[in-house]
Amino acid sequence: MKNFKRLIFLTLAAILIGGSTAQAIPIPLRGVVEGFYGTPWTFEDRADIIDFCRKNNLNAYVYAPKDDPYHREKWRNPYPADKLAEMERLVAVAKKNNVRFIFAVSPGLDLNYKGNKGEEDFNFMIKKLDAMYRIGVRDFAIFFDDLKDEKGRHNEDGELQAAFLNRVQKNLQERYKDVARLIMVPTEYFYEDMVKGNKLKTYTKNLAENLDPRIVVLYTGRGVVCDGITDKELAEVNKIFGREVGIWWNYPVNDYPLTPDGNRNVKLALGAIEKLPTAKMTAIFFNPMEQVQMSKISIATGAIYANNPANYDAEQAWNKVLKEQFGSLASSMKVFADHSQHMENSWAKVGFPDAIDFSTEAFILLNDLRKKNSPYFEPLEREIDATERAANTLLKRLPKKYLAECRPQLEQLKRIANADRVALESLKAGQLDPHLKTLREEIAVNEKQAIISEEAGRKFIDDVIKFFDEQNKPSKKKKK
Ligand code: LOG
Repeated sequence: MKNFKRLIFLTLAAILIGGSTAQAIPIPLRGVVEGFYGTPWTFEDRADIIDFCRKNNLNAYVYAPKDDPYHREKWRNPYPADKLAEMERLVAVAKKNNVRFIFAVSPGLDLNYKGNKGEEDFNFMIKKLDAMYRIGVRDFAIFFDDLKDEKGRHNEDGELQAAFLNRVQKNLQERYKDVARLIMVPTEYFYEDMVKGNKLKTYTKNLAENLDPRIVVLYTGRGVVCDGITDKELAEVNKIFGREVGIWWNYPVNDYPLTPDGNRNVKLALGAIEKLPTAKMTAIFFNPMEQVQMSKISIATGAIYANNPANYDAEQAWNKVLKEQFGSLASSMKVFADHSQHMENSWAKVGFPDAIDFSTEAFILLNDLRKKNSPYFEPLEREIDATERAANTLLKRLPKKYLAECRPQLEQLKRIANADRVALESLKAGQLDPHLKTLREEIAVNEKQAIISEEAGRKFIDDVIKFFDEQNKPSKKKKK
């Protein structure tokens, strides 16, 4: 009882003294996981992002590029001398910046767990990690994601995987006193894949029961790319694994298809990190885009989140970061980024809706016209003006290193804004400008390279064409 009173007193005192701003509790391990499919970053990109991590108070970089053959496909092979030398320089950069360099291997495509082959593979793994230890790496990770066939089946055995990982961790810790806890990603790495009905699947159950509790488990949320993680969902997965798990967050990564043709990297995720837990967790890593500079907007918001999850305000963080990164171009960049935040396909969904003011005004206008209310064209016109102006300004004034990553999207936004204007003028005139369909075709052709504002600026074009189609249809008289 006495303790209870004391607790109440201390809590009240804390509230009175501290106001509403609770003390920041950073997530202990926070940073970037270079974990995407596609062309891996260069040495310069990595050194740049590691420096960026330090500046933003992120303390970890995970080396896990899916298409580095030495990371996954040919994981047994040692790095050739030149690659190893480059890695050594990178590890030194990380050290200088106080950023932990976490070296990951993804051996699951063909790893043997049993018999002689199992012994051999265990030794291959140790050799691989030892080589990294010798160049200064002290943090290691082993990933088992994406091992499913086309039918969604996998052959992994949770107990064998756990035994393998436990043995690697034990081996390293016995020989080296300065190696951190091992980090892993399971084969069933998102919640909906861990359970069937309300029962744990066999693989996850066996992994969770046998994995050394000191090994850090990362997971991606309900799905691979999903619309946030709640505290409750995190608690559920903590319970499954009997530890505080960490998050591998798939935003701003854009390596998955977003067009019917299956093109990747065509949309830029330029929004803020949002909807992540406020509860305590061990680690969070943001998986970026191939486009390294463009990834920095959302990663910097992620850094603000990771340094104080309980007080994070996504919109505020986004505005701050845009100012910091783009200075006098921030307001133009904000318009561009606003049109390019939401990532969605049949299995992925994440990020704020694109250009919500634009799409709201477009909706209201078309709705008024349909209902024969007196229409207000100005609000949408202002949106179109701002979009066009922003695209033009950025195409003219953005430094080269940014334009190299976003020119197709800016040009596409410019095309869309231009077509939006023609669409708006058509509405004003009460008649479809036939040129609009040509403009739409041009936009469609370019969608192989650049997707932006699908549900806002891009959609308005379709909606206006549809509007006039409806108007021109001979009205069918309903017979009763
Ligand atoms: C991969 C990752 C990829 C991401 C988005 C994890 C743990 N693994 O579906 O390499 O960048 O999704 O496509 C993944 O997320 N698998």
